[in-house]
Amino acid sequence: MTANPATHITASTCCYCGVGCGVLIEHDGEQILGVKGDPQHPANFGKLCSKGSTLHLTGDLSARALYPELRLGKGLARSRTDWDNALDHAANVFAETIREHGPDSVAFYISGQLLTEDYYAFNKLARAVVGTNNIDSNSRLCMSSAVAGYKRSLGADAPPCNYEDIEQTDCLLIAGSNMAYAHPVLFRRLEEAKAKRPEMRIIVIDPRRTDTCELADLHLALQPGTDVPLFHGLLHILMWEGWIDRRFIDQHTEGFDALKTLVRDYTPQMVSELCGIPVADLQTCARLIGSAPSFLSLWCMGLNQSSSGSAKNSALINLHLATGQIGRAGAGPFSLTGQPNAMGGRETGSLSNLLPGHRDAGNRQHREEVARYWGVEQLPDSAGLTAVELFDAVHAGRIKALWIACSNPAQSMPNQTLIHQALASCPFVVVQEAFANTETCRYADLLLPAASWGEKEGTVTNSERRITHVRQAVPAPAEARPDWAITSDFARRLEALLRPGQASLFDFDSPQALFDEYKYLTEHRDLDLCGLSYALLDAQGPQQWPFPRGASAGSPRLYANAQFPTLTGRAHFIADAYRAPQEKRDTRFTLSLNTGRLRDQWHGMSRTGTAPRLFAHAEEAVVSLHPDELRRRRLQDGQLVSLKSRRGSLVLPVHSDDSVRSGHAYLPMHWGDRFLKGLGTNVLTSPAFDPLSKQPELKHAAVEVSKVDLPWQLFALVEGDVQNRLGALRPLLEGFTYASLVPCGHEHPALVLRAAAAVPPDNALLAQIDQLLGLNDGPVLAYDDPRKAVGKRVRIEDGRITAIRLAGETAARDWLKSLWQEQRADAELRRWFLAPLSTPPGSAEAPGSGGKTVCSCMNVSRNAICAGIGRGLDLAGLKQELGCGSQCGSCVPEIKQLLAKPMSATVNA
Ligand SMILES: Nc1nc2c(c(=O)[nH]1)N[C@H]1C(S)=C(S)[C@@H](COP(=O)(O)OP(=O)(O)OC[C@H]3O[C@@H](n4cnc5c(=O)[nH]c(N)nc54)[C@H](O)[C@@H]3O)O[C@H]1N2
Ligand SMILES: Nc1nc2c(c(=O)[nH]1)N[C@H]1C(S)=C(S)[C@@H](COP(=O)(O)OP(=O)(O)OC[C@H]3O[C@@H](n4cnc5c(=O)[nH]c(N)nc54)[C@H](O)[C@@H]3O)O[C@H]1N2
Ligand code: SF4
Ligand SMILES: [Mo]
Repeated sequence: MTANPATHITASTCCYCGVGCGVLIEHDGEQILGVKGDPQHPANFGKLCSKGSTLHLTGDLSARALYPELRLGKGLARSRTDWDNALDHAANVFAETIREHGPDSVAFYISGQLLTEDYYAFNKLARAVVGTNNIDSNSRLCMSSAVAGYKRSLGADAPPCNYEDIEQTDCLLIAGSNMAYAHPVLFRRLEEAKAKRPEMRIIVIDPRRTDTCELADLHLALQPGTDVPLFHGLLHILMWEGWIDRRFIDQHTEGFDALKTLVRDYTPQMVSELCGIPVADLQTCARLIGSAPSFLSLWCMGLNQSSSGSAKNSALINLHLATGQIGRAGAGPFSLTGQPNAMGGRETGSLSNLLPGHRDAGNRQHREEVARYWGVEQLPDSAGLTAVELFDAVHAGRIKALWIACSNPAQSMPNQTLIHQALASCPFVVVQEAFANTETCRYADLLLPAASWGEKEGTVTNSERRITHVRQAVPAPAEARPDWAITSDFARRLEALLRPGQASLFDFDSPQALFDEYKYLTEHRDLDLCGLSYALLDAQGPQQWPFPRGASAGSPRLYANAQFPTLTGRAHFIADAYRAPQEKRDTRFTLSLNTGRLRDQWHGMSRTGTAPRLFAHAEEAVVSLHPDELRRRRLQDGQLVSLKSRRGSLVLPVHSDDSVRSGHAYLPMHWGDRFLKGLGTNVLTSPAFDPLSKQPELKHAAVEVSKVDLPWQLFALVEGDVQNRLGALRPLLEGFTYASLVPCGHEHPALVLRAAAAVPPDNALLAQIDQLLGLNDGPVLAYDDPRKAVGKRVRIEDGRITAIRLAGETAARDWLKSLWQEQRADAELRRWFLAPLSTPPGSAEAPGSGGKTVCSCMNVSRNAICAGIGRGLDLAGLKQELGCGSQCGSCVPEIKQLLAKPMSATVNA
């Protein structure tokens, strides 16, 4: 980015993942113009991934929530209102509901993408003003098993390691984490560390062969949900071989005998059969762990999102305790956090069972401490609802007013049919959102526009306990306001109604005022933040907690003295037996559905979905199956299928993919009902949850795939005004059985519509679509054969294609799309229009395969890379000649995989 005199640079953070990269935002005081990695930030030292480096290209104003909007009755449209009216109305409805039905008839559902100050404001509002523990967050779907695991095993919810430990370890175990996609900059750091010290050993435990496996010395492709027996089996071998640390166990832990008795049964043979892993690989894995001078494990949703999520967490921590691999450089159990401020949410106590400062809502003393600090008589003692239970209660009519902030549950919660019903039936739904077009916004009776990335101030804590000051670069658009301000403003209005005449608990005029109040709730606790302030963070840069008063620096590592924050000071071994994933596969549902991340998309895609180039790596929703499963069902790669679970179904293309094991299916989590007809990925997933952490089992549902016969097909592409067109076209897709509507394009943003049906739709629907595509007048080539229900349109302006619509016969789609991409509209195109049923020039490609873009920074396709490999280029040559992998590096693992593949497999793509 080129800085000119009128531009300013503001140091802030990336708003996506928990790596917590520092960014330098380039702006003119009004608009964000560019972004680059902050070379000073200790998380990324200047690096950014494909998502972080495109932040300035996101946030299209036509997708943003700009004004408060209020619906005055179900069935009516919302209309614009002002902030005073909006918040007074909300306060009146909440106060009335609370008076009539009690404080537990309302609930707050918030998010790990809020800043710490926002979180604190919500938490104080719910517990102190409303008097309910019904405040839960999307972290319930994300980190709650790690919270339960750490607390149970070590006594406090504190990841003890830091990023340098990952670089320094001798043996790294990565379990249920695809960090190449989900924590890319940390993966870049790991790549560099492994290149410097090739003797470092890396083990990946994941049912899929992910890009993360590119660095692995050993990949254990286990059966879904079998991590507990795997970890117990490893401990069995470690004990048998004498690779445990007896002294550490005796001096610093308790509960080993019970665990020893339990793992006796987890023999290598038994574990090998249960997990589907060769005995030899188990032995190798145990040897790598047992013989390593230092051993560190990283994990993420593959462990947490499970009906035995807390057992998985504790079983892994057991391995560290048994080998004494904790509290030293390069050692320890290190849970990766997903969202940018998942940690801040845990610290401020923003799950229904927690209270600020790593306290528990179920602990009377903790409640009294917080109540005293806030100056209220008491805090509520009834148990609060957790995410799945909370939406069940909304569905059952027990929650009558629901406040949702910074989350899109109508896309991200399991069992979407119930979620949509719940939101539709809830008497009053408030949605505090930065983007107006999410699935959840549709149900908002009150939509409150929130400031978003680059527009707000506060703090966040990343995966390594490091707190960064998030700085505002530009004003929020139109009437959007920062979350802390919305929440505090509402809280003051509610207090006035519920506790009239009393001093306000929300006398905050800045996020800093919230931080300064909050931090003393951590005093003398494991996360003590009392030595921190905005001024200190500005002067000394991001800091790790604990950072008590008087400290001169944060704490890079915990438990160096092997003293644990339990009653006895000893860590606990946890002996949980294996429990299989809850939903059984049977003859009707034979496959296990796994869901997770794409490299370039973020959750429901409200933000990444505004940068069309981020769709180049995965152009549409596809379900991946092993080639054997396709063969068994007589399915072709790219064919449309019905994907069904016991709760719902989707129609989408199937993709042949040997990185998925036979018996498994993989579908990215990102698809909701905006870009695909149906209620999205989570219409299929199961609400079954872990008994302790209450985290739902998003990584396993029993599903089946079957052929659908939809001979009539539609393909359309239109350039420009992507967000508005998306909103206008989406309702029309209900007229098809299958429909996908996805942005694309690098220089020229466009929208691609693919649809299919058993019989041709009526002409009125096509005419409506044509109108939205700008194909019903102007410079349009048209061909119609009504007898065959075939119709084709191409709009050509200034010698370039700007819109395409092929109905009934779509063989020319890839050819036309490539003409559009290359900005050509030559004589060949006109000739083809005269005889359009002849085979189009150029060859067709299966969706989701060969032609996709691998490098989204430099717009380099898989085909171009394979051709380069065919010419004998290596990674350095590819980088130099094609540019791929030379920018953010997110695509390097995939390029390496292409380099490693035999040529026959790569060239035919
Ligand atoms: N690109 C991108 N990055 C993100 C996000 C995003 O939306 N997009 N979201 C962020 C958030 S909030 C989170 S929580 C993290 C998630 O980060 P990750 O957890 O790394 O990502 P996932 O793809 O959800 O799941 C990780 C892996 O778990 C594997 N898995 C499934 N079942 C099992 C099992 O039974 N055992 C084991 N061992 N593994 C299993 C899956 O195959 C998958 O590869 O990513 C963060 N980073
Ligand atoms: N099948 C399946 N489902 C999953 C998962 C999975 O692996 N598989 N993973 C789960 C996990 S780990 C997670 S974390 C969840 C995430 O699920 P969600 O919580 O739904 O995540 P987002 O789509 O990121 O929602 C955040 C919303 O906040 C809005 N927003 C952005 N910035 C701001 C802001 O500053 N203020 C406000 N008020 N709003 C803002 C965004 O536009 C967006 O709509 O999904 C879960 N769902
Ligand atoms: S790794 Fe990528 S998404 Fe995560 S914080 Fe860094 S730049 Fe953002
Ligand atoms: Mo997450």
